[in-house]
Amino acid sequence: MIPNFTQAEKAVHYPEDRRAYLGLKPYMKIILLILLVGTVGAAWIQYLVFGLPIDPSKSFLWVKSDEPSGFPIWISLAHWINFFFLMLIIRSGLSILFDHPRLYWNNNSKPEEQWIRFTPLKIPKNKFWTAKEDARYLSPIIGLPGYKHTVGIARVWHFLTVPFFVLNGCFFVFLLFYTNQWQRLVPQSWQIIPDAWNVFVHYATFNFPVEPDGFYHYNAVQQLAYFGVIFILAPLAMLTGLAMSPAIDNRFHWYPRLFGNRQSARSIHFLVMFAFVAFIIIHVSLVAATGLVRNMNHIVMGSNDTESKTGLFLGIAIILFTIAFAFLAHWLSWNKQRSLQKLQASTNGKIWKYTINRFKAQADYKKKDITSYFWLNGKLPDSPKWKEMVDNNFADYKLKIGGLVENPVELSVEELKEMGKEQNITMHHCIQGWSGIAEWGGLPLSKIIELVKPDASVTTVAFCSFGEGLYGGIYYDTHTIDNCMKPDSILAWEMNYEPLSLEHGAPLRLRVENQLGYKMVKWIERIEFVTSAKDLGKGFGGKNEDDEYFDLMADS
Ligand SMILES: Nc1nc2c(c(=O)[nH]1)N[C@H]1C(S)=C(S)[C@@H](COP(=O)(O)O)O[C@H]1N2
Ligand SMILES: [Mo]
Repeated sequence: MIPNFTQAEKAVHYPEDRRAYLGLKPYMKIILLILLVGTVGAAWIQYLVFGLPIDPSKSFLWVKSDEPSGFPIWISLAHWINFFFLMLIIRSGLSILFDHPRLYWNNNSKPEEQWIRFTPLKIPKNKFWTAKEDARYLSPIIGLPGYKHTVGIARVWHFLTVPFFVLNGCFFVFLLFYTNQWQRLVPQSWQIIPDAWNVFVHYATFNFPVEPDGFYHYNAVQQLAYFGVIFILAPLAMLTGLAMSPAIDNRFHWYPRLFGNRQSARSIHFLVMFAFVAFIIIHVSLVAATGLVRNMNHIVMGSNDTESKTGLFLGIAIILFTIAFAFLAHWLSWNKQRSLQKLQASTNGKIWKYTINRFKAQADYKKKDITSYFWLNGKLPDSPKWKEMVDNNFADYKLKIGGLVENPVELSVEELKEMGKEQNITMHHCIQGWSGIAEWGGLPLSKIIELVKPDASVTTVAFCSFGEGLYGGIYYDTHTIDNCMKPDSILAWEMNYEPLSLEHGAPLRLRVENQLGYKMVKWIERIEFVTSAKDLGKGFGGKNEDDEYFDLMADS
């Protein structure tokens, strides 16, 4: 499965240390243990002390005339379309997760405070350890695209498939209520709770309950499980997904708080995925164990045939097709990255451009919200020029501002400071998944734009660093001039009321609060006003866009 990696690519994507690891905080282990003992243990106690409860399914082995029977074709279609896209969403989601293999309940994203980690590594003390280095290897059999440092392409798959999942879900739910099919899913009496418990006692103690014919009826546990997946897990996955967007969070601060905070939304997003996987495993096992041939005829053919193998074979064919597509997706992920990236820009990129990208970020955090930990990213500049300036405290530093402007200038940090200062406490969202809250002080970019007077043809502002990207070459990124004009867009020389440290980007770094972290260039050397990002680097709008296929700005 390894594509033709060069030696350099292999070092990044297929590192020597590929150990898998699962680390759970002790309190989470205790919670899991309580859940397990509280349910399965209680079922066993009831069984051993009071005997097996009556199986409520026995009461509806006949069919009432007004109930839905059988499965119309739209149910089969929605079921299998959902299966196909859910596989891609889960696998690409895992790849995104492994780019920052730690989950938290608070905004700190502090390594010691994670509740679960998928890396055996502890953060080395007294060393420049970046979030990028912290990413883990994931087998491409599990993740899409798998390997390491591939969040760009993983996001392409995730966001390209999500709209299909959402649309399919909307059609399905609409048709459920348009017909009478909702009745087999939505509980209509609280009796479902004790009934489900009684059925669960049967399962947990391996006394399999009678099997109502699923063509007409589900048992109580089955109904609750399907109801939960459709009406609770799926919406929760969508809502917590949105809560990770910097444009949404920094505009509507109440939104991530619905789930606690941005990091707990990310944790819930993971737990929902975990619940989906657990559901799929149990669901498939029970489909196989309770009359595979008939069950497959239900859900593939919509017929109640117990003999014909058509449903089974067609179902297997759909599963094989999904697996074959996984191979194709793997091949595309390592051979057609650029096309995938552009496809994503021309579809979702357009949607973002006209919706969330228009939001103006609002600084709303208080001093007490500032997080004690703030991950690092990027390679410290290696250039002798920068190192020399470090030695004399950037006294000779001049920020060069040019390109298509009436008034190109070179300004020292002192001169910038005289032009004004704005202070904001904001949340930083790294594309990898971590976040942190900090105070930033610096000059609003609008003041610079006012001073240099860009030409009317300028759409884009490029920020070039003294530092290099992961694969060498100058690190840079671009922003639309609209985003630079937004109130919280500043050139910062101050972080948490202290002069900006070398690690965090001295002498100057960018803050554009509706954007992801990789667009906030550190160690800024110069600013250039251009008509299009196409003239810079490889032409995709930034170092990470060029080399790691991160999200592109949509062309208009
Ligand atoms: N010059 C330069 N700037 C950069 C990067 C980089 O690699 N080089 N990484 C970006 C990324 S991915 C993030 S998340 C933020 C991290 O900022 P911090 O190190 O201050 O947390 O810097 C951004 N700016
Ligand atoms: Mo990042």
